[in-house]
Amino acid sequence: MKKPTTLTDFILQEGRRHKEATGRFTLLMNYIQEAGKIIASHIKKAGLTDILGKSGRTNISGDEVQKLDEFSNQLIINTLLESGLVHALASEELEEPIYSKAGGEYTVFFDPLDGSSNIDININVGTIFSIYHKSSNVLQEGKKQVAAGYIIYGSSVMLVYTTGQGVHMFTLDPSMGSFLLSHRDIKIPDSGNIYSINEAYAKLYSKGLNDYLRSLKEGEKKYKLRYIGAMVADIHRTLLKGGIFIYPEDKKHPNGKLRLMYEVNPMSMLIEQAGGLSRSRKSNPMLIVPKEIHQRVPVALGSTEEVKNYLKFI
Ligand code: AHM
Ligand code: MG
Repeated sequence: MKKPTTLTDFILQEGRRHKEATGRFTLLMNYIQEAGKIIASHIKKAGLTDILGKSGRTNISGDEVQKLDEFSNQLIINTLLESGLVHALASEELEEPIYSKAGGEYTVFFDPLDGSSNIDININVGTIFSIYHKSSNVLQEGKKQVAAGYIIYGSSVMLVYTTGQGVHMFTLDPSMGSFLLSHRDIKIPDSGNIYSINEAYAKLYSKGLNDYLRSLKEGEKKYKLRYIGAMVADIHRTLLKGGIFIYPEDKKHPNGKLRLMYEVNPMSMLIEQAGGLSRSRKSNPMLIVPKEIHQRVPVALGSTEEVKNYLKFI
């Protein structure tokens, strides 16, 4: 019987191929996966929070009942600071970055619980992370990411990441408590028949975008619309099944909704590493020089042919 490959085994194997590897990245990823496991176990109990915490703001163990996004945010901050491996961290939930006194060498951007409005209805949510080497300015272009990934809390819990050597997926085995390699070097199909966009905002979209959406509905190829409203879940499906995910600008939101540093850059790196394409307006979002940590940008990403076809209309 062959021993299954855990996430840690896999990162160590990857690291051995680089002479300069110090093992610190492996350690950092270990801290991230541990935080993910704790968040996963809390999410599983999400429906019980009210039951356990009914008497007030404390649950049956006497702990304060916290909203899951606050909980996840605080847990990841504490975990990363405790690791001693980060120089700075920035969260979608924090106004300003936090600088660590420990002198670590990485900067981590994260969205602790993306799509958190879905928790109440038991739909997938996720944690997104984007890792850079430290630099004098916390804001760096997405092309400088050392690694990017997400953890999806779904029917199973999966951790998906890239260090620029392909995209690999790990599934949490709850009995072992380990993430095991389940999909190595995944490639997104070149084309797909699923489009994913909040079409309810069509009145606010440009003519080009509405023409594009009409072309999908009226063309010969049969498209399906899937929109979960949690980017991690929509991107996870897009990676595996192909298609396109779009969060565009509109008349009220000239830069769309999604954040360059926490959502767009890490997902773009994953999609590109899986052989797909990501565009913000006409260019690669990972080339944008960020101006502020919470900057928003429009984005379209997914199967190369689908994104190229979209670009013809906008
Ligand atoms: P959040 O980070 O506050 O959860 O918001 C981001 C989420 C994404 O996961 C998702 O793609 C998008 O918001 C959905 O927005 P909308 O409801 O406008 O379609
Ligand atoms: Mg988010």
